Amino acid sequence: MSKVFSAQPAAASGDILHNDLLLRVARGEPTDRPPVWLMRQAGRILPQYRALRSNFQDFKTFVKTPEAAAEATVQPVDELGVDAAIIFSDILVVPEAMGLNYEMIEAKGPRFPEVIEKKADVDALISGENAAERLYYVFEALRLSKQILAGRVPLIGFAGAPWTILAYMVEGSGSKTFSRARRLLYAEPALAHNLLQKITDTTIAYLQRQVAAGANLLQLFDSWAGELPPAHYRTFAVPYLQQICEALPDVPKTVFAKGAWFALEDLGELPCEVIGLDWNIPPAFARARTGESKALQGNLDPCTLYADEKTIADETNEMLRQFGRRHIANLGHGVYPDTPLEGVKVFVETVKKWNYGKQV
Ligand code: 1CP
Repeated sequence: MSKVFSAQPAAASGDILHNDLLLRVARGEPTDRPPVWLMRQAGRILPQYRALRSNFQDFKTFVKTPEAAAEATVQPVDELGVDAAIIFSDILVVPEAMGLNYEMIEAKGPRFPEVIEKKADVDALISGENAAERLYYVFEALRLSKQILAGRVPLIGFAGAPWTILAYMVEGSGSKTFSRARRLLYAEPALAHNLLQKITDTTIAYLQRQVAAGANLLQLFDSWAGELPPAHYRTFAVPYLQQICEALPDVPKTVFAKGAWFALEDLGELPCEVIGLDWNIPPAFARARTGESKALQGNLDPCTLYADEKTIADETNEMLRQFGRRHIANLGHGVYPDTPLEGVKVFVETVKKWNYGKQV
């Protein structure tokens, strides 16, 4: 009997995977080459994605249609031959489930008509299981993606890290300075902690359900980590990342804190298996600060993929050489939507040709 289609949680069922390179590196097991995938691989770089997207008026309806979300999840595996799929969704479904509605404005990004300003706003939020169960469409998309993948590669689940989600809930959108969100930490630290705890409780319940629906590895995106001073990152971000990692012992976890080169020692002590790196961080700098026990993920500059084929291959090989073993090849941030598909393919193929036995 096939275990791939089991309704049991992936970790409990044994989950037969034909390509488990990603999980092996996360667990610290030896491999011949690093696994490769790209942040934001399910998106506009793929013609198939653009065709699928054109069936929907808006992004949110797309995300809330599990059949379409599952198709978008699997497209990069078919087209690019990457070693992992990441569930097609967005980090902003969490604030929405907590009661803060958002709009996704075409070519601009998210906007929250109402934002968090005062205690009553935080008190009114839904949190924990009650919020997580409203994300049933993500769990359904995960289950469908697992069926379509049929064990070809692992499926990555994800959520925004609490500080980054707070930043959107307080700012109402992306921001140049994040001064409203940062102001809250100085002016009303107790309120900020209260909000961060509610986001954390929701994120834990949400990620536990993602694992039950089949996610093999979880990634936390702390996209605005680099906006905080080091002391604030230690007070307002790390303890919540710690809670989330502790609550999910059964699957490997990746923490990607963009811009947080200053927090690498703290991140290295989290009970997670993988640390994601942006392209500003030299591999040796990260390794020296996170210790030997973590896998490192990243960190090619996404703009490299606009270069000619030889340059892309050379830069990719140089990155692989610098990281050595215990590395998951990726970009230092999400792939930009106008990146030429050929450039993406050269990157993936270059990693797949690597062989530690020959090169090192
Ligand atoms: O109209 C469209 O097609 C919308 C474009 C789009 C897409 C395809 C957005 C808007 N989000 C997504 C999907 C998405 N978002 C994924 C899919 C899975 C994959 O990686 O292939 C993931 C993992 C995310 C995560 C996400 N959303 C992050 C964290 C990663 C990062 O980029 O730092 C963040 C910050 C968001 C918010 C968001 N969603 C969309 C945009 C344009 C933004 C950023 C806005 C801003 O700069 O503030």
